[in-house]
Amino acid sequence: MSAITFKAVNPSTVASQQNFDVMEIENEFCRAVITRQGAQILSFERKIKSAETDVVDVKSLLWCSELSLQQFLDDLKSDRKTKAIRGGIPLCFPWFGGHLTDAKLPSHGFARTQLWDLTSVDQSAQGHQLVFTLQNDAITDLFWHHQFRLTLSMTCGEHLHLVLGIENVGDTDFDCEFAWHSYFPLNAIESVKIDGLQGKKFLDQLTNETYVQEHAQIQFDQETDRIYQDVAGNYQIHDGLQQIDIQTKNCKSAIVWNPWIKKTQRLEDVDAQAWQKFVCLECANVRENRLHIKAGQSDQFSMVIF
Ligand code: TA6
Repeated sequence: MSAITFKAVNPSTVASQQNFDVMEIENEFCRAVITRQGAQILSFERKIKSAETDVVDVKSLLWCSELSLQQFLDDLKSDRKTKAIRGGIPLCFPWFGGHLTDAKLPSHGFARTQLWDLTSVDQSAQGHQLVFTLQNDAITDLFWHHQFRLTLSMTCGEHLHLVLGIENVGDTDFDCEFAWHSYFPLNAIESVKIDGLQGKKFLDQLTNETYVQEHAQIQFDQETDRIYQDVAGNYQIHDGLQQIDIQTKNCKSAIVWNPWIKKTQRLEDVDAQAWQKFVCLECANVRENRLHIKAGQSDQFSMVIF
């Protein structure tokens, strides 16, 4: 079974490779759902064939708020301005978090709420390969006065493999940040352990204090919001019998976030129990690891999830 379906939510819009709201992918390895807004993969389910039988198990590697997705679809249907979707892998660019000097600018930048172009769709023995691009335009210029081109290559196969290219196509250097703000599903938050950050310095965004990660594993018993710097870039999320592996290249920061109970109640686009269902482990280059890209130059980053 191998298929790509392009869907337009608003009946007056024609669904095609150039003009879609949501695309669904299925092949022998996986099922995925991606929105054109933000070139955001919302769900990725690996198909795991058992050796003995031809029974196929499914391992979901991403979490998405159903409430947030429904709000997005309702806004599209009603031609209302859509918001960022809380789930899957939103891309924060060209800054992470609140803008440093102008609070009116969108949190986490604009890349996750802009419409990207799907410039190529290929299929190989490894699954489907998609390439999305986002180029500066009059809208992005309202937020950030630099000329850039983002290229996001996505391979949906046995693994989910993302490669981000950030090009400075202007004639002046720029600084920027980016983060793959990934939401990972959990069975039980109390049993979750994250490997890969031991000994790394982190800023606790809740206290604005800096610490060093002493324990080999991060566990959760309260709201957690940490920006780790100068990281090695490979992580495991252990959740009971389930494990999700994340391997990156050239991502020198990592953000770990779970809103816990009270912050979840302040979020409008999730249900009250969402804090038990996801953890964010965000591979990034932010703050001290922000990027400086010279005019005419580019940089590339990759992340594999399996
Ligand atoms: O991922 C860390 C963080 O900066 C948290 O502080 C929290 O605000 C989260 O991002 C969600 O941001 P969003 O704008 O998607 O609600």
